Amino acid sequence: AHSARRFASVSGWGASLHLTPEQRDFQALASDFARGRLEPHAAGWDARGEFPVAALREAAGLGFGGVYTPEDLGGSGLSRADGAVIFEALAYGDVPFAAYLTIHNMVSGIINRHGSEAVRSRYLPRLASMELLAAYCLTEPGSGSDAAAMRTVATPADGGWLISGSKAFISGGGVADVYVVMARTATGDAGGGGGGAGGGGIELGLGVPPPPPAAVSAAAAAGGGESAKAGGGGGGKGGGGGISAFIVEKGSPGLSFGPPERKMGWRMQPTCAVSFDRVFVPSGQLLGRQGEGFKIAMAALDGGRVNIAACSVGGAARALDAAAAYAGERSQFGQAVASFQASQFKLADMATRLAASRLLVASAARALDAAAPEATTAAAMAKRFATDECFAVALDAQQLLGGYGYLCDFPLERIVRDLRVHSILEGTNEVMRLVISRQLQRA
Ligand code: FAD
Ligand code: 2MC
Repeated sequence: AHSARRFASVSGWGASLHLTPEQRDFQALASDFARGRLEPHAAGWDARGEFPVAALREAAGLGFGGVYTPEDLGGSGLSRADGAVIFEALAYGDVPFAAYLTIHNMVSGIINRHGSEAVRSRYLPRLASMELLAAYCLTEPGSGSDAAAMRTVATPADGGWLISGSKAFISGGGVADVYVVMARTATGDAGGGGGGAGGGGIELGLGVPPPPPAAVSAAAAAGGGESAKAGGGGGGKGGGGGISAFIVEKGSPGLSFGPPERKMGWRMQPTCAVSFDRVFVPSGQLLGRQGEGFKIAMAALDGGRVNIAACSVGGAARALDAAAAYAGERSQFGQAVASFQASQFKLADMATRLAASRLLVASAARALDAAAPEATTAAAMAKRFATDECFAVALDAQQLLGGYGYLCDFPLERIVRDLRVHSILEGTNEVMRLVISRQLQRA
């Protein structure tokens, strides 16, 4: 019954992912939720700038809050290939809803892979249920594409670290409870710790962390004044080698948020600057080992990029279905718009671009699952191709609706606005080309 309903739309045609029966079940679950619970509200959430936390928790109740989190920690224990199917299906109902879920799951994935046992059991079950919401903090006002040039600094303090600096464009900022933050750390041995040092976390909502010792404040406030090795060979001033990843909890003294950014799309989720003024972080909140933060951040983005691409496929699938249905119903010059060969060819190209995008996303997801050597390149290719092509599909769909495509009563203008940013965030598509071409030069 599920597959009959799914293929009632044209957007599923043209390429088979050869899904397993279990994947078909997740797909149907996500698809039913998207059509029943997201699509009817997406326009309202967009118009009001409303972040629907209750609906996110409902999605978590279906297993979508902890897609990669092991089952014994409250998650679904699924693969990247499974995740891509789920996020595409959810994005069909609401692109930014699904996209926020991918970021939340990316953060859980980092904590699962790099947190100590204590940290994993403290956060992952509550992230899987979305009692806690997550944010990923890499970008800064002065460093976007050149992420390794970040200036936010974490300075050793008694029992932990003091973080100072500011992050920009943080999805979920201000609302999220758990922030994974990349910051520069001294390359010396002071204050190391490592993710294995359990305990010491700040209990969310249960009081404040211990005050930071004054002795380290001058160094922290100086910002960037550390001896990071110029690792990575990139254009960054400090390099990736001197960067570490931390969990920072909302409510930590010194943590503050800028006003919500006003945006072209993704309006249903908040985006804001996040500032750190000597924010104390206990040593157990370090993820992985000191100095591994840039690699942790990059590896997580490999998965994030595939998922953002999957969200583009879902949004474009919705746009194609809307355009195909409309062209069949709308009559001009005494015939259906769909009977003009120009429309038919446009729809044929849209369906082909969509199918190619879906296949590239699935292929990259499988490469990640297999930890294949080409996984980073495959993720960059999928992100570059699918986000650009699916945006083009959405624009073509809007065109097929004529003036109605421009009206807010129809979903096309919103889908166009929401998909536009996928070519910019999680690494611009120029950066994706940089990643791909570097691999070609190495090969
Ligand atoms: P810049 O890096 O300044 O780039 C400007 C232009 O130069 C771009 O066209 C770029 O492609 C091009 N360019 C730069 N370097 C090169 C090069 N070497 N070769 C060719 N062209 C180049 N970040 C987070 O950390 N967490 C988030 O949750 C998050 N959410 C976001 C949500 C939204 C809605 C938006 C808009 C952004 C978000 N970002 C987030 C930030 C996003 O990742 C960055 O905006 C993006 O990486 C680009 O950085 P930038 O804006 O500083 O652009
Ligand atoms: N996985 C694991 N390690 C990786 C990696 C990956 N995918 N990519 C790079 N590394 C390692 C790399 O091996 C190197 O290690 P070593 O020093 O041991 O050799 C180190 O990281 C530095 O790598 P590079 O030399 O490639 O670093 P460079 O400074 O040249 O930057 C670049 C690489 C441009 C690809 C990176 O800065 C980048 O991805 N920029 C875009 C930033 C971005 O995607 N931001 C998204 C923010 S999140 C967002 O937008 C959301 C909506 C959530």
